[in-house]
Amino acid sequence: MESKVLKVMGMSCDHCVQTITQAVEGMPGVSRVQVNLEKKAVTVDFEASQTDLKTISAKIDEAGFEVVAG
Ligand SMILES: [Cu+2]
Repeated sequence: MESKVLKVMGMSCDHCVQTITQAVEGMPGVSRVQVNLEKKAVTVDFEASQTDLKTISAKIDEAGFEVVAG
């Protein structure tokens, strides 16, 4: 199990948090998503054999946000 923190721009309210949480939580291999709006941080726990940070970042971008570091 890997746990990584992504820096995500564009989150401004609880709705954004909800959108990202739902988008990433539904991905295969992802077991937990925690969004910290204040720190603009998205912590993702995932199984490295099933997905990777690049795929997860792409999903967040697709949802309308920008991953600036991970
Ligand atoms: Cu919002």
